[in-house]
Amino acid sequence: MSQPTKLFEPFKLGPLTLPNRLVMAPLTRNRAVAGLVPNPLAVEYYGQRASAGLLVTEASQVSQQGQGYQDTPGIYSKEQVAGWRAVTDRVHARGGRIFIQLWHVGRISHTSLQPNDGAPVAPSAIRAKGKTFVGGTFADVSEPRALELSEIPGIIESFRRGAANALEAGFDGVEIHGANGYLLDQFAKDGANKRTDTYGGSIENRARLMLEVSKAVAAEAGAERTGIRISPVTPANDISDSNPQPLFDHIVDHLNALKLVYIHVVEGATGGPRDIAPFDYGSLRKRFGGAYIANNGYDLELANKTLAANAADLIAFGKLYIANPDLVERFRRGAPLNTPDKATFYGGGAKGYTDYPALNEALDPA
Ligand code: 8OZ
Repeated sequence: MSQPTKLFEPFKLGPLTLPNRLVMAPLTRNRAVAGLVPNPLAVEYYGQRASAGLLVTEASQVSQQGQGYQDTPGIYSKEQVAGWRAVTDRVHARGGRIFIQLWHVGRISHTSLQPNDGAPVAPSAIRAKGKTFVGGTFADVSEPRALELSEIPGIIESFRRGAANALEAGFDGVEIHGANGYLLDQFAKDGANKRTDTYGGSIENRARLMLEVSKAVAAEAGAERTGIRISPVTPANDISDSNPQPLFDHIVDHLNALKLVYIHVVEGATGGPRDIAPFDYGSLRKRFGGAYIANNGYDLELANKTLAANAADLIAFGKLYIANPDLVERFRRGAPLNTPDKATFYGGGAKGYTDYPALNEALDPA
């Protein structure tokens, strides 16, 4: 039996009271069905995990242009909204709370997924070194084209519409995907953004799109129901910045002014080493009046240590949540954890999705 810790204490997140400090991190699972509607099995998958303080869905594209991998769900059509409504209804029936992650991949895409087989869009016409998964196989991402200045309002509008659709689908809030080398991170970082207009060059200019999207989404959903995920130093999807500390200090100062309810920070390399590059995460926490969600490689021990040091309010777990629907209960009891099966992370059906046993099932297979 583990000691009671802050991890199991409630937390007020805007209008919501979370019963504990565990967050299910957004996890791409590539199981959407026709029309990029969430799989009917997603109802059970998220429902099984409803004891988390907060669930954040898999990244969900706000437009067809925003899609970069096969079978990821959208939040731009009526059918998608109806599919998500079944998910939020189940989570709420089980006593949970759920945000949807709003996503635009930018240059991390493939022509075969784009409207009229066009080029993916990006701040600048620079192809990322990396792969995506399309048509059942890994393929190099396509050469992108630079967004015209006149197209930027449309990008912001697609996020705003995603937020409106999310509310219609019954979500408790939204998380803007500002991380992992996707569109908003591409604009923010100088490895991908070589623009010479008001969206490129200085830190202020590169941060502009992420902040304008945040403002528009918060105006739609309410700042108290709007969070954002950032990853200051991740090399994911070939992204880089020459000086991330002042960039993210600036971004977080402005997110604070917008009164977003949380920043969700991927510390280090996404899914990899936490110490890949020096960065002062405490500086972000200090600047931000809302909640700080820490993510990347946390286990029970590091979570307890981080909360005890008041270095975060909430801890997001990714792979552990894939394999342990009842992670809260397992941590509470100091019980053993199921091992995640990498082979079933992306694509497929119930196997590796809804069939990980909860503790009582594991102990007492009925
Ligand atoms: C894994 C595979 C595909 C996409 C991210 C949305 O890294 C993702 C993602 C993760 O944020």
